[in-house]
Amino acid sequence: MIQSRPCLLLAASLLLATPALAQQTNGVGLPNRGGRAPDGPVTLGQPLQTNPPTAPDQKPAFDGQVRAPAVVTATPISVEVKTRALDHPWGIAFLGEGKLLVTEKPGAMRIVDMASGEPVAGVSGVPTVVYGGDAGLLDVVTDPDFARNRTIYFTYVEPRGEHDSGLVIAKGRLQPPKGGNQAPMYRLEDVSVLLRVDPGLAQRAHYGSRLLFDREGYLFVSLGERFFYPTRGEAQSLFSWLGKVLRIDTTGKPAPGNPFDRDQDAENHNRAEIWSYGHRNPQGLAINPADGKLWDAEHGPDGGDEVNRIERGSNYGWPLVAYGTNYDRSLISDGQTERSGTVQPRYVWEAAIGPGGMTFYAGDLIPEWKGNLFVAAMTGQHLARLVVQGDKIVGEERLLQDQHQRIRHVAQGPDGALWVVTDAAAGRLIRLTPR
Ligand SMILES: [Ca+2]
Repeated sequence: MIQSRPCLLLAASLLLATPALAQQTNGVGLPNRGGRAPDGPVTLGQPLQTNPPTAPDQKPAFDGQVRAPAVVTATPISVEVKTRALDHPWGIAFLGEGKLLVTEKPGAMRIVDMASGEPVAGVSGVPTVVYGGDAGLLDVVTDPDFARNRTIYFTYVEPRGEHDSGLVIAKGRLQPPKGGNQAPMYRLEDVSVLLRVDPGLAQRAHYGSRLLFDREGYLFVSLGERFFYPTRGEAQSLFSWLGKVLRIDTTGKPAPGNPFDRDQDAENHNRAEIWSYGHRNPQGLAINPADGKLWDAEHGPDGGDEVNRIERGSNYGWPLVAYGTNYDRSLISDGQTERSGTVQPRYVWEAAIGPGGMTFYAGDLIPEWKGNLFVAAMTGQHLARLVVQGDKIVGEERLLQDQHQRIRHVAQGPDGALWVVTDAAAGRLIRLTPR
């Protein structure tokens, strides 16, 4: 169950009452502003984050942009670890008939039986990937018509020349095993590339790469800026893929209604696939079922992880404006956080949580969670529950802290439960239901 009862937290709050005891270090003498959040103390209505912001001179743009008051789930929750047999799982997709498809970052796809939690089959035909750093086999989603066309969309990092790598958005048909006595293998067939993200770069970082279908059957794809000072400014360029959210059709072409038309006469031309820009490393995408709006979660710089509401054609600021600092504590764009023409994040974590995947809860199993935004936290080793009111975050809770796992992704299953995967060599699949 979730350990959030006040009586359990009293002991923790006494332990942490002395500032010297509460101060953690990261082994190199710097205060540990990220890292795992302490389990307590939690005081209802008070912010969960109590340490100073990384950039103390920066101020939030509006009330509630940081440090939302703590909330606690009243429903007793059952936390069921279905398996610990997944190797750095990254993306999950529900296939129907009680099966779950999981991507493992080193380069494999696995089929998991949702009832038993057992990985029951492998998948042949998965392209070879570059693995290491942020690189690997990353996200996967099913086609809205998967039951009929068996099509999945996935992202992976491929080699580009001898030293470089780049992200690929691909699709293929996932065929069930043929009969026989051998270990069951699904087959990925007719694999084709929708889009190769240029340029290939040496550092294996910040690919973004979350996939999400919108309500019209077009695919949002989040792309990072590759964590390279000379290229990170390309997040601001409409001629570049880096630091963007794309919206494409299922063949990789720009979706109709995108904001930036291609100017065929220009020597360079806008990338008409772009939906929004100025992103750093967005790895979470979700649509709010209440109003159909797209949201993202992105890895900001040190002390500047963000949740944004994504509007068509808007600029989310990176690297012209940012909360937090570079990892060496130097300022980004003189520490500026506001600039006309850029959109403010709806929420900022002033201590890194390292956001992965996210989802709005729209199930009936846990009514008090309806409409809440759940964000996987890797550095923070918890599942963040955010209470959303319109475009504001008005409450925050940390779940699954007692798992001591980097939470990679969270999705709502067809059973109305939340399903979570953790980033580890013995990666877990966890199901959250009412007890
Ligand atoms: Ca931003």
